[in-house]
Amino acid sequence: MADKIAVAGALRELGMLLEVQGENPFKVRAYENGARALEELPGDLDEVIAAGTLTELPGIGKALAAKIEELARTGRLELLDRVRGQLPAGIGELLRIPDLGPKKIAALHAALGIGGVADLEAACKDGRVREVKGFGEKTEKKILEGIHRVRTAATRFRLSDAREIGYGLVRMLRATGAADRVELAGSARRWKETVGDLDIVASSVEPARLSAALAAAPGVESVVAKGDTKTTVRLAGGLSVDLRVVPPAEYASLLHHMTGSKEHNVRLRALARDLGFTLSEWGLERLDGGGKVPIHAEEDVYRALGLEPVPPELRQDSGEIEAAREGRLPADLVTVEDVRGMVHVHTSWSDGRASIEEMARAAEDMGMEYLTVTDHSRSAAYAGGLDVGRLEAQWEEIARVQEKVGIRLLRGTEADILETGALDWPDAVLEKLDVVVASVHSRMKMDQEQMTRRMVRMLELPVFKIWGHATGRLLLEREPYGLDMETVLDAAAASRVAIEVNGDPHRLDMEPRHLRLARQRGIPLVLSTDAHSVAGLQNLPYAVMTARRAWVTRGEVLNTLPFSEFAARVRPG
Ligand code: DGT
Ligand code: CA
Ligand code: CA
Ligand code: ZN
Repeated sequence: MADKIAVAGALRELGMLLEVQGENPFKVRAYENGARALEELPGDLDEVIAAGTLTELPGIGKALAAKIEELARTGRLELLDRVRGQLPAGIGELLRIPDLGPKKIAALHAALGIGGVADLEAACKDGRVREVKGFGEKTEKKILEGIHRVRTAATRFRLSDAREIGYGLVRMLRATGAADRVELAGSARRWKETVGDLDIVASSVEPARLSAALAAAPGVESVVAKGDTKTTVRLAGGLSVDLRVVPPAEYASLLHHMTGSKEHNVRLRALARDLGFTLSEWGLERLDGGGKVPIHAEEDVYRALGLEPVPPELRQDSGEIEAAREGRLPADLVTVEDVRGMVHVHTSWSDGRASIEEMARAAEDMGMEYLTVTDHSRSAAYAGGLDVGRLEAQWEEIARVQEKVGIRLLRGTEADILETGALDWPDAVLEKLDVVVASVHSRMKMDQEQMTRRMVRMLELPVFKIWGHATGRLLLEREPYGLDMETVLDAAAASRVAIEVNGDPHRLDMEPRHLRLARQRGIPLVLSTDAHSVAGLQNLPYAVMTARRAWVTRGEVLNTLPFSEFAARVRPG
């Protein structure tokens, strides 16, 4: 099983290292484009290689295809090893610092001999970086912040990357035929937004075969611990994987234990003790000597303790145990199947990669009833934002595509929230739209008071809007905007707005604890993908599961409504 995220990462690294060496920008860009094509590849990389269709992917020519095959087959790339050898070993680390691109690194290397993060940190602190042409005191400060961020981020991974790698390993272990059951557990199974390590649970009577298969998996850099029932490996990207293998009778108990969260388990264990049991990874046992309670499925653990079964994404000790005991767990938590429309979608009219028709057909194939086209407004010039003329031309295109597809198309926008809190379109245009998503894309570093005021002004506008990626966080990359959340949500509750749960795996915004505050105020929600490509539409489960972690029910989500009701609820005017 080739790990396409790891292959993409290697190509990206190669492109950046070549750029540090001053290689031609077109060549450099080709690696970046190839990496993106792989990341957006919906299927299995091995299958594409076997079918010989790699070169049919956008931006992948013969030479790049050969490199991808080499990486997929051997886990290495000779050229990458060579280029790494030509540069100081710390350059790769430097590339992970935000705002510090290959060109700047090359300049710092040439001027100060900087070859790693420790050198750079010392040079910033001594004020030597500001002496280099093109750098200043401000850059120095930003670099130091970036170093701090990289150091904290290095210990966790984005959920989507972790799940992709984790399920790749699960499929590989299932394919060995040596296991009855294999499942991903831990935080990745609970859909926590970042993951520390992967936990895989299996049942087998031949545990050694599974440990050996994991140790030999492509992408494994080192085997940290290897026994018959417990194996830990470290993958090339730095992610660790714990595998536990038990006999079939103990599997469900172990899966439950390893899924966590730890806090949830601790509470359950205390409850079990009160009821005269002991609960552990080995199972549930009566304290009076009555023996083990047979556990065939996770649900049995809950039922034996008089609880409703709790789905993994709710296991965080935030009220789920009390609710399960009183039979109050919501029966109508929103599901992927409940969602009837794609609400926040970009096309090639702005910075998306597919046409309106391609996005429409893809959404229709997913069973969607409607799709709202929400390309950027003109302030987002970097993203090809539309002016009034192009927006009107887009409406004609939407009408033409509507003739050809069954899915209902709505005329939308993702309007920038300007510094003042105004939206980036005149009222006359807003009134003609079917859907307005309002988001911040610029001036993100305002202080809390200013940003709160900006958002409150936006919320108070009389037009109905969907507040897009509300806090602006990029997981492991960018902190949320400073916002007084209670104040902003009070304003939202009193205004015409729905809040988006953005399922872009880099965002997952707004996050569950804030969604709960929004729900307490009765603010309606919208689940979206913010897709910029056909593949991006497949991120819907990330929005749904983020919402479920906040106990969001079907009735609280506007895009579970049928087309005409949805359109009426979100109409701006
Ligand atoms: P992570 O890896 O930091 O994203 O978070 P988890 O939840 O995957 O945590 P991890 O990998 O340390 O452990 C996996 C599961 O094992 C965890 O969710 C629950 C269980 N577990 C780990 N340590 C403890 C513990 O001290 N007590 C209890 N009750 N369960 C634990
Ligand atoms: Ca874990
Ligand atoms: Ca673990
Ligand atoms: Zn967007």
